[in-house]
Amino acid sequence: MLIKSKRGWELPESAATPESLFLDRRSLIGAAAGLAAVGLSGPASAQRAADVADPTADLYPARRNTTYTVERDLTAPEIAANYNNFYEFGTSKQVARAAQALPIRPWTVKIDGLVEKPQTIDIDALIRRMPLEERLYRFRCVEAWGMTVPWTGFPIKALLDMVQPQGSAKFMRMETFEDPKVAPGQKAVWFTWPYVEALTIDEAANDLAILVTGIYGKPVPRQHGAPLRLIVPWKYGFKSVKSIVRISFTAERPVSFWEKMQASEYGFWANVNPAVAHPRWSQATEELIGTGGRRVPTQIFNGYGEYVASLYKDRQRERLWA
Ligand SMILES: Nc1nc2c(c(=O)[nH]1)N[C@H]1C(S)=C(S)[C@@H](COP(=O)(O)O)O[C@H]1N2
Ligand SMILES: [Mo]
Repeated sequence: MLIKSKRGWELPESAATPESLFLDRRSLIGAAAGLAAVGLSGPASAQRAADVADPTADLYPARRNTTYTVERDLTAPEIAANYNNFYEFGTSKQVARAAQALPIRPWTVKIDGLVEKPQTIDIDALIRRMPLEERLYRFRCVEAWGMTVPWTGFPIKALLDMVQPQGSAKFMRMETFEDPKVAPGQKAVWFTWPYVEALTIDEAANDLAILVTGIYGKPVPRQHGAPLRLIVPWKYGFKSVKSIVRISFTAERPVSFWEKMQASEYGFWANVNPAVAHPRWSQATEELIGTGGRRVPTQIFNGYGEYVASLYKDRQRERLWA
């Protein structure tokens, strides 16, 4: 993610153009060493968090929901798993190794705010209660790269039915863990941690909006946002907040992490639109990671308009696209 004003911590402009990465073990280790050199990798990330067998492993692979199909090849798992945005673990795409320091069990999700059944629920109890299924989705980062991934998760609608937001609740706010000891990126004081994102209740109730617990037929790895992350495939990737610990229902629109940083470039709605350029680059096409640089045209709503365009019919005066 890029910030407009020139400051010491700004990423080079070239970072907006994705590199084709075919990482072998050596280059991964090199990337981690690079992070350590710039101080983003503390002692915690050098050691893997104690690996407890995933208590929900028996649920994978989940049944595929065939409603949603994709016209392009799936991204290879090792490509997707080694090209991530997860600023808690560093600002490069090579954060997979550092992310292994995150303890993902025990893990609880606090659900509060304007809701009939506030609760703090253990992640495994939640996963077992929810209807897991696999969805093949396109995924489009605002930086003009894309991938195609089989996520496993459950429709947020099932969670709404469980906790029953009150009539006054208009937004669903989701928050990432905060622990600078394991996530050295959170020592960077120019960001407002923890990472926060939000949807309207209507968006959250849309069948496409899922909370993800798995990928490629297995529990989701840490660098992809274990043990619970949002996926809203018609919006730019920064909306899809990772490693969620708290879900709050609010009447006021929350200000999200990137909106706080640079509202002129990363707004609340952030729906994908090839015709609306980012202030500093075109959104007309995207590079499919792992294809050696192949670019394809970006589609409006990332190709999901038939399912979500109606959510915005009464919001035409708002800045829906970036
Ligand atoms: N907590 C948190 N969530 C996050 C991010 C992040 O830095 N921190 N990056 C976002 C961005 S910009 C993108 S493109 C996607 C990347 O998801 P992936 O690494 O699983 O491909 O995660 C999103 N969710
Ligand atoms: Mo992104």
